[in-house]
Order: sequence, then structure tokens, then C-alpha cells
Amino acid sequence: MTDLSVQRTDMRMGSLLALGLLYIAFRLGSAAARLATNPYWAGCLAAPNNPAWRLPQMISDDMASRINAQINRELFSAYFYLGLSAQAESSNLKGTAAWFMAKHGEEMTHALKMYRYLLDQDAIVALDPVEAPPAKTAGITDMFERTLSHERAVTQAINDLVDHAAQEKDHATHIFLQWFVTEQIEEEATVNDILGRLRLFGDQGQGLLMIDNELAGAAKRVAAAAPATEV
Ligand code: OFO
Repeated sequence: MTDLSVQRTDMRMGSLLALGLLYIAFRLGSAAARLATNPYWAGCLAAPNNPAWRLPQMISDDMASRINAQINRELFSAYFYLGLSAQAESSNLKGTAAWFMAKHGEEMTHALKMYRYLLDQDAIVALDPVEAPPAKTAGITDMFERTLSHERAVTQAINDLVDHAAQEKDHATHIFLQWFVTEQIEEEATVNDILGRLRLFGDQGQGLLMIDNELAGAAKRVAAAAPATEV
């Protein structure tokens, strides 16, 4: 190859390289222009810490606020059972106290399941004050009657949440809530059964002793079955 043809080849290579670089610069420039004119990314770049630029969460604000309200109800349930456990223990009903304490633990796991769900959906967890539970009850039958009406109210609240998730076509929340629907069926049935036994055997003397013993055994089963919620 002559010196001249080597020179021509070098010039062609140089021009190709320059064209390539020009093309890359052009693509980068138009990408930057698109970024700067996109309101979302422009906002992120201008004020990266502004919460308005958070990526949209996966569930609606309304759904998140309803789940937050349910977290509060679950925490109240835990508080409610803790109060009943203390009252039962003060009345020397150790088995009943253990049962309510196990329910307290269960309700905490329910609240934490919802807490975890909101965080996994990139939604805000907003914790509100928890109402105080009843300070005084009129004995074991009253405790379980209050428990049944409390659980019925919780079932209604869960059903409302399910209806709302269906209305919003929020399939993820709808599926998530199915566990709670099943749980409420089981809880109401258990309390109904305890109340039935209290009515059958009485809530005094031997009958009371027998039920208190049964509840001690049931408390161990509830505690053993309680799923550990990873937070
Ligand atoms: Fe959370 O299960 Fe009843 O209240």
C-alpha cells in the first residue's frame, strides 16, 4: 500500500469515528432534553427530596387509609384482649387470662400483617391513637359476650374493606384480605362455642372451673399456632 492510500484510509476512519461521536452526542442530547421536559423527572432533578416525586404507590390513597384504620382496629383488638386478660387474672381465672393473652398476641400479628402489606405496597403507615378497652366487665360470660360483639364488628369492617378493594379492582388487596375473612369466621365460631359451653355448664363453681381449664389448654394451642410475623 502506498503512503497516499494509507493516508486516505486513515482519513476515512477518522471521519467515521467523528460521525459516530456526533451521533452519540446527538442521542445523549435528545435524551437529556426529554428528561428535562418530563415533569416527573424534571421535578425529581430539581428537588430530589420532595415527597411529591415519590414513585406512585401500588394501592390508592383511599385504600391505604382504610387499611391504616384497620391496623388501628387490630391494635384495639389486641388492647381489648389484654384488658380482659388482666381482669380475668384478677378474678383468679388463670386459664381465661391465658386465653385472652394468646388472643392479644394473635391480634398484634394481624396488625403487623397489615403494616407489612402497606410498606410492601409503598404506601404510608399512619398510626393513630388506640382507644381504651372496657375497664370493667361483669364476669366471664360478659367478657365473652363482649368478645363476640367485638369480633362481629371487626368482621363487618373486614367485609367492608373487601367490598372496597373489589370496587377499586384492587386485586392485590382483595387477595391479601381473604386471609382475614377466613380468620374472622374461625374467631367468631370459637367464641360462640365458648359462650355455648358457658351457658350449658354455667359460669359459677364447677362449670366455671372446667371452662377455665379448657381455656388454659386452648391458650397453648392458640399460642403454638400463632404465625410469627416478620416485620
Ligand atoms: Fe384480628 O382478628 Fe379478630 O379482631
